[in-house]
Amino acid sequence: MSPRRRRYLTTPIYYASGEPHLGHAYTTILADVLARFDRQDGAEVLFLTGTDEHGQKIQEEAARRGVEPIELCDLMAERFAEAWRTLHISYDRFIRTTEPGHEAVVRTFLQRLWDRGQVYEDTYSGWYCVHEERYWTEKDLGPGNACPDCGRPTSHVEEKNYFFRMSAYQEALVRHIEDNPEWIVPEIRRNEVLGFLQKPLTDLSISRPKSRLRWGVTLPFDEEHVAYVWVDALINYLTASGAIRPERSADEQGFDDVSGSSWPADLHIIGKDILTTHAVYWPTLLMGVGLPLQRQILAHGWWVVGEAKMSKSLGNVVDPLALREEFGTDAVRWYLMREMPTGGDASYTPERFLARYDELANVLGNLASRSIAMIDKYRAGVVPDAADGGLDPAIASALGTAREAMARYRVHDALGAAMDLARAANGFVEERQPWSQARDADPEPLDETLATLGRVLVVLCALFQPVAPAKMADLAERLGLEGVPTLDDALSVPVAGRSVRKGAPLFPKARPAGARGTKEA
Ligand code: ME8
Repeated sequence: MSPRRRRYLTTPIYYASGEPHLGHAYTTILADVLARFDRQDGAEVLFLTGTDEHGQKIQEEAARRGVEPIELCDLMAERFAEAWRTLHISYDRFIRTTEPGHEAVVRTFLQRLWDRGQVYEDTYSGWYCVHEERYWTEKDLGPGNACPDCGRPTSHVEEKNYFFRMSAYQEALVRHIEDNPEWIVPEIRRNEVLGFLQKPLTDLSISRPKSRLRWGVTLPFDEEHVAYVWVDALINYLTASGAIRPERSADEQGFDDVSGSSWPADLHIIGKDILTTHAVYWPTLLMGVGLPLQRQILAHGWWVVGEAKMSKSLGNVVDPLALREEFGTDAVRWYLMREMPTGGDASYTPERFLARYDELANVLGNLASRSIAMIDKYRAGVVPDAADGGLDPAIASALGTAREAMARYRVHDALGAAMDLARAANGFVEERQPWSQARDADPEPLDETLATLGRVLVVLCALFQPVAPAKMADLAERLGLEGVPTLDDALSVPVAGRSVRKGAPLFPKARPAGARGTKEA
């Protein structure tokens, strides 16, 4: 047997300074859907997420709460892990940058940069935004020295820093992006990075003096400085891959040999707000130590409220867990994935949420209920053995479209194709009128209708599984399957002769606000 295809997927590691919100949930669910799709397609997946726990932002938030930074990080790491459990996130590894193993990898990485002559010392003079954890030059700033990204006031700093010779890699990076058109997707983000790289690249400050910031990884070559939080954070992707083993002696750190590890990552899934760090800082740092680059970056858009990016600190955040309590986890996942075209922006509105929920209830849920009810009523709950009644072309086309869309990370299109198939199957029911066929002397036409509905439900189960894993496991069980089939098996798994089971609606109809209780699965 040939070895299974391996896929290593990552989300950003989220700042442990605040609670998980809808934006974090979107990225993580997107990664989860891609991971589940890959697993269902036969791949062996390493899916990484975690928390970013060092830096000034965390130090200041801990001080504001009157706790130690590590206490805040422990609390928030648990909040994120809990949110991901309730949102059915199937991550394989949750990394925290305060893990000693990670800190050792950061030091090994920086020592390697130092040994290769990639780091020098200089005085930094400029403006810093703690919220974005990044430097700005004076000409970048808005009125009142505001951060151009988040609008908060920046502060002036002048201090000794260590710098990475990032500028030396500008040409190599541009060439890499030009030679690999799919390295950054979607294309609009690739063009954004190429545009950014038209200006001369500066060197990157990679340290902070402990006199200003204590909460970080101490540099291996200067005890009085800690690593810049972004450098520390980006290295998490390497730590989790197992490529760097700090316990090895300096001359055999295995930097050049990543075999046996999961490096390079196949896909970094991020929001467009952190494109420069992932598409410029990270690859040049990897070039600096002589490691292969990540294979691909997918930068998605923002959930916005009006014109503004939805974020905790702007006070306009929708709590995905609250929606979940009302509609169930899989409905939240479905809404977020179906509503936002991967790469573009989308705005959350309660009306759109309900419209998307109604699709689940009235199209997919209704198809499952009525099909199972008719098999129950007319054939004593056993799927008849009969030829296709005419849906085979629609099934093949939905599978093809979904596969192709997923290969291009167009999750919304893949799900749209799946929902269209459910809609076509409802149309098929209206057209065949099984309740009239039941009165025919010839059992064949009704057998055909019911067998076709059984087959289409199996395929829908496979197609919706990545986005609605709990509901599809439930549906598979009702269809008498041993589990949700893989995409390859969905067409061939025998359906005839299986005993189906009626149950409560998969997606209970949304009741008007005020009359809603808790429904969950
Ligand atoms: O940037 N819409 O962490 P962070 C969509 N620690 N996605 C959103 C969003 C929105 N309105 N708001 C946030 C950091 N996100 C660093 C990352 S990685 C080595 C270090 C998502 O907690 C999106 O994925 O600020 C964005 O990139 C990420 O949350 C930022 O999370």
